[in-house]
Amino acid sequence: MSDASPLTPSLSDVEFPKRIFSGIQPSGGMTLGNYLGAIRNWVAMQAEFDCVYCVVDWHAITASFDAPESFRTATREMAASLIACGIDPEKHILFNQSQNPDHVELAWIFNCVARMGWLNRMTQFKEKAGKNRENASTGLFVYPNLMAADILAYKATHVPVGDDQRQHLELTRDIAQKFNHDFERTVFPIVEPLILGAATRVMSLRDGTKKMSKSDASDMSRINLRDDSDTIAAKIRKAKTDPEALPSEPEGLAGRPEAENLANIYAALRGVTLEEALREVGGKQFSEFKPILAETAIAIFAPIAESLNRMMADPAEIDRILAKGAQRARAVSNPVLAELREVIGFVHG
Ligand code: AQP
Repeated sequence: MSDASPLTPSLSDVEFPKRIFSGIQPSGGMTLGNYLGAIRNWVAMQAEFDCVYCVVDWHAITASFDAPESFRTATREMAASLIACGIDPEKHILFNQSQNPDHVELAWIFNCVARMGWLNRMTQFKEKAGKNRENASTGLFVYPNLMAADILAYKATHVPVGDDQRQHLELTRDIAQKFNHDFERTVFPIVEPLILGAATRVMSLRDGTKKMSKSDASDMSRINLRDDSDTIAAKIRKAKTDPEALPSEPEGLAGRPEAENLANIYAALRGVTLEEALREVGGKQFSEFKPILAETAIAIFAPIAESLNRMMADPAEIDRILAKGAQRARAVSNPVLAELREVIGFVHG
C-alpha cells in the first residue's frame, strides 16, 4: 500500500482549493427550517466559494420509496426551490445526486473504510430507525458513508452544516483520515464545518421541542416554501404558544420552547440577534406578535414562492438545468475516481 502513484502526491500538507459541497433531500418540499438553517447560507457562500449543491435523491430513498411521479416532482421542486432562493446554476454546480454514479462507487469504497463501531454511534440512525431498528433499511445505516462520498468525490474542503449533521461530518473526516493514513498519501482533504452566523434551529409550530421537518406528518407543523400568504398567516396564527407575553430578554424564554421558537424565527427572518428582536417585540401578547411575524415571513417567502411556481410550470427546463449540472459535476468527480482506482489498485482499461 505504500507504493506512491505518480498521480497522487504522498505529502501530508497538500493544499486543496476551497470548495463547498452541500445537499438537501427531496423528501418533501423545502421548509422554513431548511431555508433559515441551511439554504440562506448556501446562497451567501456563493460569493466566496466554488460551490457544488446537490438534491440528494439517493439519500431520500433510505427512508422509503415514494410513488415514482411524486418522487420526480419532489426532486424538480427541490431544485427549483434552490434556484428561487438564489442558488445560481450557471456560476455554481446544481444537480441531482442520482445523475452522478461516482457518488455510489465512492460510497462502496467508503463502506469498506468506515468501521461498524463508527456507524453504530450515529445518533441520527438511532433517531430515524426508532424502536424498529431491525426493520430500518441497510441504506439508512450506511447513509453517512454516502454523505462522505458526496463530499469527497469533489474533494470539497468546507461543508455548511446544521447542528444535526455535525456527527456525520465528523465521520467524513474520520473516513478521509483513515484512507489517507492507510494509503500513506493525502488523497482527501479533511473537511471543515462551516457555520455562518448564529446556528438557526427551527422547531415545529406544533411542538417547540421537535425539529421542523419536511416529512412531519402534520403540515401545520411547518411553513413550506410553496405555501401561499393566507396559508402562512393561518399556520402562524394557529402555532402553539403559551398565555404569557413575550419577554424583553432571552432569559425570559427559558422553559417556553414554543415562544422561544417563534422569537428565534422572527430574529432569523429579520437578520437580527434574539436580544435585538426581543428589545423590539418584548412585552407584546402573541395575538399582537403573530401578525407581525406572519407579515415578515410573507414578505420574504411570497416572491420566492412566485418564482418557484413559475419554474414548476416548465419541468423540462428544470431537467435541462439538472442534466447540465450533473455533466459539470461528473467532470470534477471523474478524475477523483480515476485517481482512487489507481491508488487502490483496481484494473481499468
Ligand atoms: N428545522 C431545521 N432547522 C434548521 N435547519 C434545518 N435543516 C433541516 N431542518 C432544519 C437543515 O436543512 C439541510 C437539509 O436537510 P436534509 O434535507 O438533509 O434533511 P433533514 O436535516 O433531515 O431535513 P428535514 O427537513 O428534517 O427532512 P426530513 O423530514 O426528510 O428528515 C440540513 O443542513 C439541515 O441541517
